[in-house]
Amino acid sequence: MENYYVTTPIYYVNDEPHLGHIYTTIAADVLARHQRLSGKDVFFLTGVDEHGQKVQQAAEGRGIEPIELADQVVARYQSLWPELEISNDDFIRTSSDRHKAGVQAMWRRLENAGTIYKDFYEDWYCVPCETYWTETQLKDADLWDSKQCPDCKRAVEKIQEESYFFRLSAFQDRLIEYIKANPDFIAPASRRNEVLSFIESGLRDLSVSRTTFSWGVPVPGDEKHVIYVWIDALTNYLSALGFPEPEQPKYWPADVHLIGKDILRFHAVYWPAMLMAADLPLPKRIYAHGWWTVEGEKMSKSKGNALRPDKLLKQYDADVLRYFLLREVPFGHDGDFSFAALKQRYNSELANDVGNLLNRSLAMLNKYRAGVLGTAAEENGTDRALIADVEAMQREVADYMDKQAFHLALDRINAVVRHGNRYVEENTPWALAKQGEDVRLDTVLYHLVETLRLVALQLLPFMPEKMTGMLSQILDRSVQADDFSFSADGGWGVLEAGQQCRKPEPLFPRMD
Ligand code: ME8
Repeated sequence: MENYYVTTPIYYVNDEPHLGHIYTTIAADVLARHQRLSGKDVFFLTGVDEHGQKVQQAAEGRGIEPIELADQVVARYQSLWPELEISNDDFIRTSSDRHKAGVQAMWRRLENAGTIYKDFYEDWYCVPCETYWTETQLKDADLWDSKQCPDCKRAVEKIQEESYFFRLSAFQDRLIEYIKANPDFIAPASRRNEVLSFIESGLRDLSVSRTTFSWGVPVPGDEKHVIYVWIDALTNYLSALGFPEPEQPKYWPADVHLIGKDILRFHAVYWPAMLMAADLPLPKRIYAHGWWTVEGEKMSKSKGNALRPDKLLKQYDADVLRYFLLREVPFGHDGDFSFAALKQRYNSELANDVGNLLNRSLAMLNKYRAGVLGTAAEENGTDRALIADVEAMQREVADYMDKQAFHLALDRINAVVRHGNRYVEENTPWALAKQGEDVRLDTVLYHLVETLRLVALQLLPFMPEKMTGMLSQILDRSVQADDFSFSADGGWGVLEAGQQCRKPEPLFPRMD
């Protein structure tokens, strides 16, 4: 069985989960579910990033220990993920022993490869981004006078301390070569170019330890140093698999690291360089998606406009949120979350298109045939066109999912749904019933229900609960997502004559 390993960033525990966090995790979940349906042995990892100065400061601000803050936020994530139907196979905490062992093993490998040396660091640091900046970088970004972080524009602080360094500069040429030779490694293409020009502008060695605070993983053999939180955090992708035992764990290299564009440099420059130094294979792909604003504004703690999933879930089904987030904005682009847009998409695509096709098809089958499917005995051109469209959709969706093009996958599935609704108009089953054209009526109803079943199968990764509901109505039994696979259930004609289908129960009632 082929392996498939997908990851999300591990989220900092200084803040509660918000829209951005659920976005990446939902996207990863949809990939994981799709690949499980494709018959792959999937490992889907998410977790939390507990260490670093930012978390230590947040804990101090609340008058508690960092681990207490981490425990509180972890509890939030762990109750949230099932509510959003996130099917992660593991949840990594960076405060766990298994992770710390992985980080220290990574450190030793970097050291043994001669890529770590001790020196003195005297420059700037952005705590919210956990990022180092040189004076030149601040000057180049025109932020020297105000001493602001070029990324987040918050105040940077001066650091003067003994530090270990990682010879990042030594990997400049290899990284460029690798990225050029592997066009799918960093996606989308605009991000790949961004990374290339960043590397081409020159890499400096990276400070990788701190001595002025203690919340982190100690440097092996020099415990007054704490390992830089990004070296610590990036290693989660291996430590969760058991690294360093075995050194090349099952599932490694990852098929895709899903991240937001804010943390591209860490994943597409530092992480590959670390892996090269440690002589480990690189992940196959890094996909950096875009940024959500809310009703046109940047989410921020100070504005208090961060969208909190627990509030959203009081208003909307998890499936509706999952669908909207992946359908509304092309993955990789920035987008805006608005309640008006959500309602609009829901009513037009889910209530009017999918919901309507399901309701009318099962209603007619129940009205004319007591819910029992007949045989498709008399096929004409409209039937063959529908089948061809369904089969093309299955192939195209698989391709889109391999490229993380969720919006295109959903668009393609929706095209089949619209085709199904057109097919009803073309074939007017009510007229066939009236005229007693039984053979043709059975054929038309069969094509409708079989189309719905195959549409539900493709939508299952996006809306597990709604789609198991839809499949239960079609198959007249209660089903679960993992009852299905594309190989066993994906063929046209798997539904058999004589299949009893339920009366329709509205899945997507209109939103007012
Ligand atoms: O960066 N729009 O953690 P973090 C879209 N611990 N996605 C968003 C978003 C928004 N407005 N805001 C956040 C960290 N995200 C590190 C990661 S990985 C080894 C360590 C999502 O809690 C997006 O996935 O700040 C982004 O990359 C991530 O949250 C940052 O989460």
